[in-house]
Amino acid sequence: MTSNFTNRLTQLRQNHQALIHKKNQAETLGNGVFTRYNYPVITAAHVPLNWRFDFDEKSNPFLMERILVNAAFNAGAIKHNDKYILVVRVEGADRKSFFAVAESTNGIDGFQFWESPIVFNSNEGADVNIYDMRLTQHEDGYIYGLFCTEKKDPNAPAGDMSAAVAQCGIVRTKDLKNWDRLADLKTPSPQQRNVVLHPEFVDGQYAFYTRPQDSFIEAGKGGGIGFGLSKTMENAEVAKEHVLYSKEYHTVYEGKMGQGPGPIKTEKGWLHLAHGVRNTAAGLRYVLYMFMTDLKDLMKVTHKPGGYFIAPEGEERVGDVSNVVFSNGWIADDNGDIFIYYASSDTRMHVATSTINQLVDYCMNTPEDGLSSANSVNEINKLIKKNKNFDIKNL
Ligand code: M1P
Repeated sequence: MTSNFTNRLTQLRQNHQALIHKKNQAETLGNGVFTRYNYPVITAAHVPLNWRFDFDEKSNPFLMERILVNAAFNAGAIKHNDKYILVVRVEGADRKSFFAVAESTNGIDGFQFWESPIVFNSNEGADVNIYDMRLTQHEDGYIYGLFCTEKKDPNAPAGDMSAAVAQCGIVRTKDLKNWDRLADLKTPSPQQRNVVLHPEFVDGQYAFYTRPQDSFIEAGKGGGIGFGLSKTMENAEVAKEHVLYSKEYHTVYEGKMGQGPGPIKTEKGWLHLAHGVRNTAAGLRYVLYMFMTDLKDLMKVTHKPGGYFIAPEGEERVGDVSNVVFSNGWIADDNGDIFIYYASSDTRMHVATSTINQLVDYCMNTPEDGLSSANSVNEINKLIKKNKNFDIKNL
């Protein structure tokens, strides 16, 4: 090997090692609901060097990056064998996404990719692009991965090279290494993204959160969070989608919304994380919001804290699709700690930590969106009045 080649390879290795072993730091004060961290947990630069560079000097004398990775984002999450696991949407420079597992021992830093990307034992084969896997450890014993499978709209007018159809693909595994592809989910909706499997049987059936939508980007009459049941996962079919959370004028989800990861069961109800979308002069803005549903009646929304839970901040605001935060993975530890994995601007992955107690408190005690400025002011005035009982200057 020439010294140039060796030096460059050594430098690349050192930089990569330094990046994946960089310690993360929690922000100091935060908002009391969750804690942000200073560094992203996964970026395109975390992707292993041997997926990107040909190390053979004969075939790659300039040690070029032969296969470029554009982004690493929108990861599903699960705790498995005591490891915090992310199934990351890795996107190449060619816009094609694929899934790859990364693991960490503490959930906040040190994420490292497994040896190679996930390959499904596939029966379906028509995907052009796949992305945004939600992982559910179901009580039937399998870990299911529900993801978006996208292809060109067969009814697109001649010359239209962007019209697409999105539907829900399904895989299952027990070890996160061998993944069996099942038939795609059938629903009445012409477009289907953000589909999530509920972890428990409901009336002996599999329960799905869906997102009925009229066209690929525009929600049209759809765009709420739907719910439906299927007798089987092998040929899953939700015959009727009941909308449990709808779009509403002048809210953070007036354009559309989508269930995030699967809900977390608490004594007070199911905790849900979702994304809400609205249009602005600068394009679509995606934020995260939360809600709770009844323990027995999964269609009943019991708590709707108003506004967003996490919005893009600082450098999170900039990326391939700017002004976006999106989450399809969180992990609840047995001690009540919660790790919320969210992506910023379709580019990189972050973590925020909280606890079940904090998130339940947030959901149950944050005022609902009053749907008018007067009602928002009314809530503030109620708080000001209550706080007259506390002299915080003389604590
Ligand atoms: O670009 C923002 C997000 O857009 C889509 O989300 P939704 O289905 O709600 O419109 C998805 O493509 C998602 O991957 C992406 O992060």
